[in-house]
Amino acid sequence: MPIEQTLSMIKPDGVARGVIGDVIGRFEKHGLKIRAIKMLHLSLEQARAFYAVHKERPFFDSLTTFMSSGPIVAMILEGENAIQVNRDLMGATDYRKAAPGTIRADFAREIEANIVHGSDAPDTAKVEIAFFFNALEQVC
Ligand code: IDP
Ligand code: MG
Repeated sequence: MPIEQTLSMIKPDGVARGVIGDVIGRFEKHGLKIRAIKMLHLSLEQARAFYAVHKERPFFDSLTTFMSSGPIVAMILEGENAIQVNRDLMGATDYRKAAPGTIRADFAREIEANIVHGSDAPDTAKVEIAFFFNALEQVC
């Protein structure tokens, strides 16, 4: 299995609901190492840039307003098969379809406010990591 890096975010609802520690604990318990971490409050413009791939979707304005509504925690996670391991820990986008025991099944109550973001492929992971972190902010 390849060692990969992926970008994780705890969304504003996850921060507001006080589950930062629980979410990070799940990552660590499953072998994902934190290589960079920061808390920040995205502007609407920054949220729109991050989610530009979804700009034609009907939920784009609502999603980016939500994502800029409060602080988030951004992290680089690293480990074997990290992109898929993180996606498996997150669960399906729609919490009602997420497997029991996943972060979204346990904490999300809305399809939009679904606690976490995780990159979906190596190319998007690279772009999303560079969105949040420069080389000096990453440990190796
Ligand atoms: P993902 O976060 O599981 O990768 P994406 O399809 O990439 O899901 O969608 C990005 C984010 O947009 C989701 O995490 C969720 O917050 C929001 N979203 C996705 N589908 C819907 C929808 O049908 N209604 C409202 N928000 C949605
Ligand atoms: Mg996605």
